Amino acid sequence: MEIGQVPIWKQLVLPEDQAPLVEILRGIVAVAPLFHPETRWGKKMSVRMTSAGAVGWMSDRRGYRYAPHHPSGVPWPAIPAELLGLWATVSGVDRAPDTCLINWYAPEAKMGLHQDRDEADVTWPVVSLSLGDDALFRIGGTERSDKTQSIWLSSGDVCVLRGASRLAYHGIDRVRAGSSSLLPKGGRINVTMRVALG
Ligand code: MD3
Ligand code: FE
Repeated sequence: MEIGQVPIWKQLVLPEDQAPLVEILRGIVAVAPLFHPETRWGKKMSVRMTSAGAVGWMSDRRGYRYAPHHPSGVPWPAIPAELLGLWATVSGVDRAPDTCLINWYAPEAKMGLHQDRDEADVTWPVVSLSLGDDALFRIGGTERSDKTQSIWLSSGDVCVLRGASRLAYHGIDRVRAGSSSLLPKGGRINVTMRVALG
């Protein structure tokens, strides 16, 4: 299945492997708690985030960047082997990711249309895994005004962003509350792995 130029593997991560993965992510969150990043304009994002890897994505009034520590000062936990294995399977590159961003969506959270360009070299792919409730994903072109296409991402779905789609505007319009029973309190998790450093 494909949207625009983006291949999407529906349910590549099987249902029986999803709950153990959520437990692994809970272990990361226990060390590096989820936080609401602040945009450059001082507004809190509705999605809560944390990271694993050598660096993690940070956003505050100083801007967006990759930093070696969680806002609390602790180093980010290592990227779990299970996720590195997923990257090795689908990324098509032989370099490991150096960051793994974990986005935690409450049922009412969304993510506005944006480009991902905080990485030093955007020719490396991004691998995304969705877990929990379905989410309406929107992706367009490299200009904000380009026409967009939408698709529901469900638990276990994996997509790889590379080439022209790597710099495409994209976002999450809404989460379909109650569409999955993976997370006891509902909501959605999106994990993205990237090469962020040069
Ligand atoms: C297209 N995450 O973390 S995942 C993000 O569901 C992000 O949480 C969304 O946008 C989420 O930056 C969308 C699919 C995705 C991930 C990274 C991309 C699409 C992308 C990078 C470039 C282009
Ligand atoms: Fe993004």
